[in-house]
Amino acid sequence: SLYPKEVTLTNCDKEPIHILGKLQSCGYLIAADAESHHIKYCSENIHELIDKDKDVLGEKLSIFFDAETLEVCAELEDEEKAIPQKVLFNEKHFLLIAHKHAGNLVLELEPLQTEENPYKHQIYLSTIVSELNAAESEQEMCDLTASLIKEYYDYDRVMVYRFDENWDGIVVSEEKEPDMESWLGLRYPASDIPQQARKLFLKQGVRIIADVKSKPVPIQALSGEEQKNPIDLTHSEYRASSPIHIEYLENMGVSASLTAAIISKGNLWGLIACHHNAPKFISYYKRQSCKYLTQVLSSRIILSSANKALLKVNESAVLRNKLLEKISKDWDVLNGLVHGDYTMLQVTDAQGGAVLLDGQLRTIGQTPDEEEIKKLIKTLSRSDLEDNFYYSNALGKDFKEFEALKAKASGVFCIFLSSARKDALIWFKTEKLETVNWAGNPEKPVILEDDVRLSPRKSFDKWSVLQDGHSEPWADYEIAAGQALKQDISEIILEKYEEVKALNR
Ligand code: BLA
Repeated sequence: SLYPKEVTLTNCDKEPIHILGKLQSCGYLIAADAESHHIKYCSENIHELIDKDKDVLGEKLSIFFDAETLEVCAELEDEEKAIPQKVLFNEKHFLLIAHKHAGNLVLELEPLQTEENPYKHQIYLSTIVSELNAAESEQEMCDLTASLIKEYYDYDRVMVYRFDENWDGIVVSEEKEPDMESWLGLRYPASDIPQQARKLFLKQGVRIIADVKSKPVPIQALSGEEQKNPIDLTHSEYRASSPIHIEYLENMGVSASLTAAIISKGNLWGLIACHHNAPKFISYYKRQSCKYLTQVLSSRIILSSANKALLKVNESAVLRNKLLEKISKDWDVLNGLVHGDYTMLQVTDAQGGAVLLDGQLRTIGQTPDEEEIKKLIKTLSRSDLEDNFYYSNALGKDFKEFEALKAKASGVFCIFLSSARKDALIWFKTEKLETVNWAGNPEKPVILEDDVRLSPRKSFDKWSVLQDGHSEPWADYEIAAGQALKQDISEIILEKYEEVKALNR
């Protein structure tokens, strides 16, 4: 068995899903040495395309393909895919999708059903690009994408699924058949898509499971050598899924799926997840269109969040400059930060702020009381911090002793003015109680069957948890604004110190 006896969630991470040696039955695979063209692996169903009595393993690729067809694959780089070609077996048309990986030429085939008109895809794609460009907010873009995909691909349920910082995910947009229950807003634990699956996904971009119930086809290997080194299916179009994921889909009542990666700055931002209640095959060209569409969505999302952040950065910089102008005029850093028209509160989106200078504390807005703030700053000053600052939107999770402050200080962002860690600026965010609707109990994402076999949970019924002790998160621009303010304040203090020194001379 692939799984160690003791079941922990980390076992899920260990399943080597790229070398499980099975193919979905909708496709065919032949892999040969890239130089010699001797066939080293083939999917068992390859005999549907060639005379049953004919040997395949150990033979040359020329038993399947003419020289012209193979010519296209000659110049491929490692991990590169060739432009697909139409090929004929037994008077049936197939699409050949070839790629090179680790010294192997991997040739995959899918049946070409009806003659597809490529212009249809082009028109579809250009419509999509212009519609997506017109969408203004991220939510609008995601909703539009879900509805365009639903319309064009006709899955029963289409979701845009977004990861959070812990790799849990939430359904942010959904289009579905009217008789299905809605999953919009439901949250799924990170372990539903373990890290090796996410990593593979980044490389593949788009993937279908054409029929959850169909038996995967084993891939035969030439000899012991190949059996010991199963073929790497990282870039395969029809790699069979991990049995755990298949069971997961069965438990959800799903018969076929399409998944596409939404990638932002090289990371998985989220997925487009499509489900169907019956088997469903999507052709290579349509899969590519979906990949392209998802790339357009990805770049629109990146642009929109960059613009939003830039706006906030500028806004905060303007307010910070007014505050500094005032402080340098009055020479009073301590009171200047918390009194008057411009205060440290405007630099971030916090509800409370405090400054500790030479042992003196001043506060503004909603904060814990002074003794508690001093105790908190002292504790933070003794903690292992990188770059002399700390932030969290769940203080009580990091420091149990401050859990009681959660009403006013679930969120804390503290910056020390120097590495001596005596003087500090600190901002507070109030608690934001939130009902989190999980799809099934997230504490029990797996069950152990027959004492050895790991199984995904059976129930995806809504499991509501009231989440306390959390504030709104700290955005990058807030952290940057806090750091910039600290820098400015330190300079003013130094200037003031020099001035006083000069006067006393
Ligand atoms: C894979 N799990 C996945 C994938 C998705 C999800 C989208 C990728 C599917 C693909 O490659 O086609 C999860 N699907 C979801 C979620 C929704 C959805 C959250 O539609 C929400 C609507 N799964 C478990 C547990 C384990 C696990 C407990 O629930 C581990 C013990 C494993 N999931 C698992 C594995 C894969 C996976 C191993 C990779 C499957 C593969 O590509 O072979």
